[in-house]
Amino acid sequence: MIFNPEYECMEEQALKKLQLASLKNLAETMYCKVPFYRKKFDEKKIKPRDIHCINDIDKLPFTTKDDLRENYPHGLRACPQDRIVEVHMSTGTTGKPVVNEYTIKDVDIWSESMARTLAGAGCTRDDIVQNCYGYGLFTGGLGVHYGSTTIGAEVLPMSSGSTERQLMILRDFGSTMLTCTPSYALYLAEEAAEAGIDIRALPINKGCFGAEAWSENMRTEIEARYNMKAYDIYGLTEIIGPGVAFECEAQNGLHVNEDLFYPEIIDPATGKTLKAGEKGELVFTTLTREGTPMLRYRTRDITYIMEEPCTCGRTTRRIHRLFGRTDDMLIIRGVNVFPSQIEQALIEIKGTEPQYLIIVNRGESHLDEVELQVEVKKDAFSDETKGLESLRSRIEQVMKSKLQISVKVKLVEPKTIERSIGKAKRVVDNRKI
Ligand code: DLL
Repeated sequence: MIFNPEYECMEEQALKKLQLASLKNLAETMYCKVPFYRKKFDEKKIKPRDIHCINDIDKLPFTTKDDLRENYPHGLRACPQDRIVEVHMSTGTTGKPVVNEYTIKDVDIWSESMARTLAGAGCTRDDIVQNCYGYGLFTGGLGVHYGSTTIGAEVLPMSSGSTERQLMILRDFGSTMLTCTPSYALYLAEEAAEAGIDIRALPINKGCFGAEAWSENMRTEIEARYNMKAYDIYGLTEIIGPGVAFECEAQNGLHVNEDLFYPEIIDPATGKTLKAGEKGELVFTTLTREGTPMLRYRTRDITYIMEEPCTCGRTTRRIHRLFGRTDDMLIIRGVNVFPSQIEQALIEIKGTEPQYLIIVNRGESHLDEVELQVEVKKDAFSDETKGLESLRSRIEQVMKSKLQISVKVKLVEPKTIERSIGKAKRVVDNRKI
């Protein structure tokens, strides 16, 4: 279902006109109200009045995560404090948190973009949405919550964790839609099997999964285990939370809510804007935000803009499923590898579970060494050692041929790799570089 055809199916020229008007307005506000941006504009010797067409956006300065951290907590706020009604933060692994402050209008924008997102996966007011994204400073819980209530669906605000209770509710309330990280969806399915619950027979028939990189094969796995459709949703705290881009029934790329969030792809090394189809770093401008609007925010996420029109009727541009982040890309002996590529290759190998951990060490010879821990299916582990040995060497061969790197595979028993209720941790990098 298309939630808001007026904006989602807009004719290209009309959309560009709207984006330009919003961008001019945004640049003006930032220049006048946020000293940090005024300084950046002045350094580039550019004024808001120099924007004449939407492509002029590439004259404007970027914003980086470091800029956000240096302006912690309120330095990038573009309106008086009494207009702020909600705050979210993401902590990441290092440094100060990244803060996003919302006015009432910002919460409305978020509700609208999340309603479009959930509707893209087929959510209607008849649905019962079991929302297992964390509620709190993390944006997943409240984002899905606002989208569900905007549609008029019934939302179960479960938050993350308490897997036993999640399963009880899934069964007793007949939830029809599941929202959580893809890794948690898999874990929930595993626990259901363990508890003897046949989730394939339950009413659950679709889910929106995101907040971490996942592969096409992981989708197939989740869809099979639940007998449901699994959709990819993308977003980040700095821009609004989830609701920035989402998959429709075509499951072929994520539609960007372009009237609200303007996408660009740049070369991460030079900052130069790339064309549709060229892979690079995703950059977003929040065209209509008020609390903490962002100008050309460098997400560090890697993807490309897809050119072909979508079969669903939406005209908004799509981004390809995310490949990973510039900062989680591993460089192994000079070869670039994303954890999601390892996942994609692994799931195709029979006898393994889609649970893995990549451990990178710098060996005595100063060369990078990768150990890939892979969980083996229950029945495979009770097999003879010969079978296990051949599985191990098959995985090593597949990695070598698909990724051009040598990995040492260690097969581990089912359920030994730590499960996560939120974003999964797939890499331990012990190299001190
Ligand atoms: O993860 C917002 C969100 C919540 C998205 C629920 C989807 C669902 P952050 O915690 O700020 O916000 O993390 C944002 O997570 O820059 C990506 O690197 C990654 N990410 C988010 N969605 C996807 C996805 C939320 N569908 C960071 N595929 C982003 C791959 C994703 N990576």
